[in-house]
Amino acid sequence: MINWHKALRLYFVAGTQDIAEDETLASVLQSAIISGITCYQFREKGTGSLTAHSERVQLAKALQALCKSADIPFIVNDDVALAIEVKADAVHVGQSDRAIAETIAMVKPHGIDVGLSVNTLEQLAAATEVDGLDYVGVGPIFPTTSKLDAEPAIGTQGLSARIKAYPTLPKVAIGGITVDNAPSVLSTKVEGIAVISAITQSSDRKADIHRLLLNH
Ligand code: TZP
Ligand code: MG
Repeated sequence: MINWHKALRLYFVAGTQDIAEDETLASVLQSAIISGITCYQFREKGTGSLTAHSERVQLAKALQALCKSADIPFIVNDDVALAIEVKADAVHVGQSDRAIAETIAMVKPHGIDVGLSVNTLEQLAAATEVDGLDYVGVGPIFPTTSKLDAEPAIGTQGLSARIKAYPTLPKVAIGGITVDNAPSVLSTKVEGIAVISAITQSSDRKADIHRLLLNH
């Protein structure tokens, strides 16, 4: 059983497409793990991502092994078949994917947890009614350049309103979170923050991850 309240503290999201040419996803993940991330989501999506299933499986297994050694959850974005094939700790899906109850029914027999992205209060209200959902990703909090089809930013006030209205499900805030604005996000008492570029594009990954871990 994963303690999501703990695991969501600093949630790193990345795929091949997010990594600069002089680095690899595995080396970036390894350095992020050493510096203290508390879970990792394999999000292979968009321009520059791997398309061949066999390559995705091979990379997923290598990244999963890094997470296992550090005892942090390995989460697969969207690809339920891949999550089942490698027996990921969790699968994370969005609103536009198949019905959330169907995803849960597919993966729970394999012992895989489920996270769901929400943007609006209505989506969060619906998520709280779903049996077997383990956590929600709430955002984008700020504008992001890492997701082309991102929903409108809700701001820290929008995040606070959602936490107040629906306090029970563990929540991780995502979208445009940086070392500088992370304290304002964490002041809402959200369980944690999820980032892509704050880690992948950092020029001092260890220092920045340590800063992102403050204020909890
Ligand atoms: N979902 C909502 S915003 C986002 C995702 C995957 C991208 C977050 O990336 P960044 O670089 O931390 O803004
Ligand atoms: Mg999706």
